[in-house]
Amino acid sequence: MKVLLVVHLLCMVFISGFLHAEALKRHRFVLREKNFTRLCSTKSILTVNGKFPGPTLRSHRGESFIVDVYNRGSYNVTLHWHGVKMIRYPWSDGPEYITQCPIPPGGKFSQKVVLSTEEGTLWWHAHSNWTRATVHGAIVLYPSRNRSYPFPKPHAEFPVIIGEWWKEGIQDLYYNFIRTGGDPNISDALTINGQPGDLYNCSKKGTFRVKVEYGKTYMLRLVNVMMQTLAFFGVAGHNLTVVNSDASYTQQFNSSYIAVGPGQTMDVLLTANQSPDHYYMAAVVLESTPNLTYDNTTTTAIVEYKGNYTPTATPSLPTLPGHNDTDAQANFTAKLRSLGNPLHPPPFEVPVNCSTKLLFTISVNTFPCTSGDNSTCQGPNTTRLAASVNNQSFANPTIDILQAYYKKINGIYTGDFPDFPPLVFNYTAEYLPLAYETPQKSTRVKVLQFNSSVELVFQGTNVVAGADHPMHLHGHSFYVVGWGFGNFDKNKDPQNYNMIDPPLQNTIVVPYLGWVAIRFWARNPGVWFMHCHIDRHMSWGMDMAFITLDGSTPESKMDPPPPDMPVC
Ligand SMILES: *[C@@H]1O[C@H](CO)[C@@H](O)[C@H](O)[C@H]1NC(C)=O
Ligand SMILES: *[C@@H]1O[C@H](CO)[C@@H](O)[C@H](O)[C@H]1NC(C)=O
Ligand SMILES: *[C@@H]1O[C@H](CO)[C@@H](O)[C@H](O)[C@H]1NC(C)=O
Ligand SMILES: *[C@@H]1O[C@H](CO)[C@@H](O)[C@H](O)[C@H]1NC(C)=O
Ligand SMILES: *[C@@H]1O[C@H](CO)[C@@H](O)[C@H](O)[C@H]1NC(C)=O
Ligand SMILES: *[C@@H]1O[C@H](CO)[C@@H](O)[C@H](O)[C@H]1NC(C)=O
Ligand SMILES: *[C@@H]1O[C@H](CO)[C@@H](O)[C@H](O)[C@H]1NC(C)=O
Ligand SMILES: *[C@@H]1O[C@H](CO)[C@@H](O)[C@H](O)[C@H]1NC(C)=O
Ligand SMILES: *[C@@H]1O[C@H](CO)[C@@H](O)[C@H](O)[C@H]1NC(C)=O
Ligand SMILES: *[C@@H]1O[C@H](CO)[C@@H](O)[C@H](O)[C@H]1NC(C)=O
Ligand SMILES: *[C@@H]1O[C@H](CO)[C@@H](O)[C@H](O)[C@H]1NC(C)=O
Ligand SMILES: *[C@@H]1O[C@H](CO)[C@@H](O)[C@H](O)[C@H]1NC(C)=O
Ligand SMILES: [Cu+2]
Repeated sequence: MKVLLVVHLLCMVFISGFLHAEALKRHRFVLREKNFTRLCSTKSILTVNGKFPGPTLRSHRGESFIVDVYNRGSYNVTLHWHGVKMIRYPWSDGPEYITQCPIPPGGKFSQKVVLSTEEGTLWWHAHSNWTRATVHGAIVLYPSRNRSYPFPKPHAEFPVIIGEWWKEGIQDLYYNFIRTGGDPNISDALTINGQPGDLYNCSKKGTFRVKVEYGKTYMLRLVNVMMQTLAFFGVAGHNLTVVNSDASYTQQFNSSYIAVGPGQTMDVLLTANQSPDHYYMAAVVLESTPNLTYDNTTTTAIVEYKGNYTPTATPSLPTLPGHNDTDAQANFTAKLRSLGNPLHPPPFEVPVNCSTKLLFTISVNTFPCTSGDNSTCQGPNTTRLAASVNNQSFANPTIDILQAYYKKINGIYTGDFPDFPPLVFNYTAEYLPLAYETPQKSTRVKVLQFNSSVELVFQGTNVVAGADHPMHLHGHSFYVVGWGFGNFDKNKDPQNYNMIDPPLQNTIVVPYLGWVAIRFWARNPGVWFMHCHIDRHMSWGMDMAFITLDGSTPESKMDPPPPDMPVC
């Protein structure tokens, strides 16, 4: 009798453990190449499930899921769940050679996507070389089942994915960029939900259209998946109401345009309250660096009121700021504030006295030409372009840092990433000595104690050329407590920090010749990549990684790796 009971109990434990694992919803992602036609020409692109953009994943807050990823393409690839904190589970975060080895052609990796406090819109994308140009999609995170939005439920909602399209293949684009050492070719079109829209050749048929009913409110889930630049977005004749940024609610504000950097997401409400007609929604490039060639085309989609009327022959276009209107960009960014109402409290407090203070310069750099072949040195003055954080130009290791850390394998990385710039100078001066241009190639990480409170100030520089840098931190959301133009002043600027309702982001644009101060808690043990989300800057080395050590309790330690980690 006793024995039977024990067996029965064991069975219960086994079954409930099994059921628990089974309870996670599974999705199937098959990476494969498929031909797509845009701008009158056809090319083969890497897709997920043959779709471009890829499938939208939907879940409720906190309800983790599993994605079974099959690589049926012809090259190595990894997938990343952008903005998902993956608490204690860096194993399926995805950046190649940071948290995993790539999934080889023919390989499979089941990735658990560990949700916690994220609510709103995030996205997933490939994280190896430039494959993310076509391998990306939205992640829609509804409120918990027992909660609602902190605003009336919209009548309907849809993703608005702002991207770029090249006529040439992405592998060719990338390898030319690597070979020449110069800037990559600019895109041939911008896209909304994968479509350039009416203003490009051979594109009218595919233009993304959405039908709206007069008097109703719609939620646009904006995702900027661009590779090389930022964007302004708007809808003709309509103001937009921003309600959420990077899967965290914001205090609502109205604007006739949105400024959004690659990696960022934003939920905006649109009320169909204008005279029934067709209106263009449009996106254009936001590029602050002077004299840099950029894609000056306009992508459009159509907002179409339902009903019986004759639409104007050509829909009106929204009036968007000029490509280098940094005032418009700053005015918009300044309005972002966390909501933090009692029903939607912020997930964690703003760190007050930070135990770890860091100042990171982020620079574009050059390496001198060493090849004897000038065609491989098409950077300024016959150099190869590079980029760095605190003068460290990140070099990918041969196996992933997470594995090296977990298995204590030496020689893959070093733990001596500098806390402060090795050289102090007027970072945003108009002219800087040439000697400042050359960075150091290294694979260094910054080690954080569990539960440390971190202040990190990003300082843009004018080495080679200033630029907007959308900096993205994996495994965390952070509060943006301050930002400004020129050089950060550690005595003056902290006095103006917003400690009340700073926006909670996973990606923040460090403005052209400016700085941004962020604060976060290191409570997520693991290896977490941090990098510029402009892909040429990332490939040039504007990257680093944090290692947050395990804490002392079981709840503050990394979970063990899954059995099917890809191997190098
Ligand atoms: C794409 O089209 C080209 C030319 O028609 C063809 O050779 C190629 O096999 C197609 N690729 C895919 C992935 O379907
Ligand atoms: C990614 O790029 C590097 C060079 O930058 C190259 O060595 C590597 O093979 C590329 N990976 C794939 C899968 O093409
Ligand atoms: C709502 O549901 C979440 C899990 O989905 C749970 O953690 C939370 O306690 C619930 N809150 C209330 C007020 O029921
Ligand atoms: C948009 O907002 C501005 C400023 O609040 C206002 O002047 C304008 O009338 C609004 N436009 C529409 C179409 O609601
Ligand atoms: C941009 O180009 C103009 C004209 O060539 C030049 O005078 C100016 O110095 C350049 N600006 C920067 C920041 O390089
Ligand atoms: C866009 O740039 C091209 C040159 O690259 C120029 O010929 C064209 O006039 C520009 N168009 C607009 C709308 O600025
Ligand atoms: C912005 O771009 C325009 C050309 O479109 C140029 O005339 C102007 O000087 C630029 N402004 C700045 C601050 O670079
Ligand atoms: C930015 O805001 C300031 C102050 O509110 C205003 O004077 C200026 O016109 C705005 N600029 C743009 C481009 O919106
Ligand atoms: C390569 O560039 C250097 C520096 O600009 C120049 O001196 C040299 O003549 C160039 N070599 C060739 C083969 O063009
Ligand atoms: C170009 O490079 C050469 C060789 O490194 C250097 O002597 C020269 O000062 C550089 N000139 C400029 C304008 O960068
Ligand atoms: C730094 O350079 C900027 C731009 O040239 C200049 O306005 C500022 O005065 C300089 N700051 C210092 C401390 O020299
Ligand atoms: C693919 O990944 C494996 C494992 O890291 C590596 O050995 C191989 O060189 C990679 N192939 C390419 C083309 O990058
Ligand atoms: Cu950048």
